[in-house]
Amino acid sequence: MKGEKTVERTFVMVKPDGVQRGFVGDIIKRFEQKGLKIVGLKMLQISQELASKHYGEHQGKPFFEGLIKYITSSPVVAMVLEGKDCISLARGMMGATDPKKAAPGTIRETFGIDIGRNVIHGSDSAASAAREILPSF
Ligand code: IDP
Repeated sequence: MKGEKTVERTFVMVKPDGVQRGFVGDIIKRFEQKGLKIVGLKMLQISQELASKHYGEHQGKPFFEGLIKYITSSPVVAMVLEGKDCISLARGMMGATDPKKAAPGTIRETFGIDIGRNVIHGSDSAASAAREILPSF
């Protein structure tokens, strides 16, 4: 039906800076308050292999090596969220990639420092979510 929302799943990850700076609880709370269901949650250290796969589309870009080094540097908190239109909803709650350009009140604007340390990742499409949700979830 036109305008009907579909229940989706999305992959969200509090990145190393967000974990180290103690924002995991605040970030999870925002998603819970919004009404999204946490269907999977775990802390893990991302391997080089997983990092290269996850960020494969950025291979060759000037920031790629630094991005891989950073995302594998210390544990992340990964989760799968479920809810109506949750892919775009969660992205909206995160704000723009660059925290300096993120809308007021968004996660990246509230907690972020710079584009290379922007606290959180969220799938940008259904195809990305299907690719990014770890098999172990
Ligand atoms: P997204 O995380 O908002 O989907 P993407 O363009 O997919 O943004 O970039 C993936 C990640 O790569 C960003 O979250 C950020 O951490 C990093 N990144 C993107 N562009 C730059 C840049 O110009 N310099 C440094 N890091 C960047």
